[in-house]
Amino acid sequence: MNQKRRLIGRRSFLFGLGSLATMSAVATSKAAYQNQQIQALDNPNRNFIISEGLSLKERAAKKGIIYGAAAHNIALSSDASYAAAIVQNCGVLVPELEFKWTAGNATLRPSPDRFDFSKADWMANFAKTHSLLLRAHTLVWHDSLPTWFDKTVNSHNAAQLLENHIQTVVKRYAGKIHSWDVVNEAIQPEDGRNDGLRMTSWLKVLGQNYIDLAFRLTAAADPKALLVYNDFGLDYDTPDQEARRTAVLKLLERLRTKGTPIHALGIQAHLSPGEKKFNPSKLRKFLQDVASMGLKIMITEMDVVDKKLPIDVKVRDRIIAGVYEDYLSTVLDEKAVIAVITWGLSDRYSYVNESQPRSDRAPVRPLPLDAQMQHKLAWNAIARAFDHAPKRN
Ligand code: 9MR
Repeated sequence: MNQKRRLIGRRSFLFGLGSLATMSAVATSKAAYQNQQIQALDNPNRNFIISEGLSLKERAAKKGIIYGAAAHNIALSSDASYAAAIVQNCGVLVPELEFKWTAGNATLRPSPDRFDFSKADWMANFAKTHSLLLRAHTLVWHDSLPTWFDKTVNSHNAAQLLENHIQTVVKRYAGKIHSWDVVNEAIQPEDGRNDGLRMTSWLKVLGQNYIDLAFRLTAAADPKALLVYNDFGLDYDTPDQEARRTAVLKLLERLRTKGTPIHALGIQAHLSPGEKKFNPSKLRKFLQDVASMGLKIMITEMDVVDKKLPIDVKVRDRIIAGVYEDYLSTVLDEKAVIAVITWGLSDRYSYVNESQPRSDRAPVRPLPLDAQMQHKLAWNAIARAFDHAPKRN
């Protein structure tokens, strides 16, 4: 190696070390920021006292709000204590798997020309038996599609397939469904399109009008149900979530202008304290913008992902409860918000266990009841938010 090469080699080695140092400094400052955020979230003196007696659905109902949870047939059919807790607390039930094209043990669409309603029917019967409203999730989503979907669907047959799916599923349950999540998670600004739409299989074969088409078909098949567009990542004060809020507002405006029969926005609200900044006034402004289009709002999949929180259960539960109360008291102040649904009811059954586990492997605690079906502080926090919410007219 000549002198010059050796110098270049040394320089890039030093440069490499420099950028490693920068990367680790960024990581350290991010971790320090997150720790600060978490400490700021924990207030040992905060109390979550509630009046005794009423269930969550009763407290919500007193204010004209619906409370409920997502659950699946596997847990409801095998776990009597869980089924009892759902019935006791919930006014609405959201099948977590059974109305998707395929998810878990439920495959509504085994092939392009077949439907298997056994699991969806089971959930509908459970809701009917226990006088729960039923919310169907979801008709059009890029996820949970059967493997035959991409192999079979093309721009020539897609509209027919969508029409057949919606007519068959929606007509079967028409009149029994409180609200349909007609389209789920269609926004993804990172995909780089001007309209902010996610590059999904549906978009590729049908173009951007697939959303309008899905709503029109659903309205024709179940004219009385509430039709919802549902999405995530709308809660925090970060540039990417700001971009998502902007894209959702634009989508809703486009649909309203076209006369699409859409009635509500579903905000999933999978919250993640310690990672992102919560700014109540920004969220309120977004809700006002949605409400001013004449749309209702539902909080559809709320939970608090605890993977960044301390392992100590007392501290963790206190932070989680604070996150629930802060978020819900902010959103329930907006009277267009008509429902709050948690994505599960008990920590015994939460998708967070599989999808967002803690690095220390401690059991996660994202929901209002613990794994033994006992109330946690989060339950009280939700109860308090309903107790303090303004009454809907
Ligand atoms: O909780 C659901 C999990 O059991 C399913 O395997 C998964 C795929 O169908 O969907 C989960 O629910 C998602 C919901 O349908 C849409 N928003 C995000 C939810 C959590 O991933």
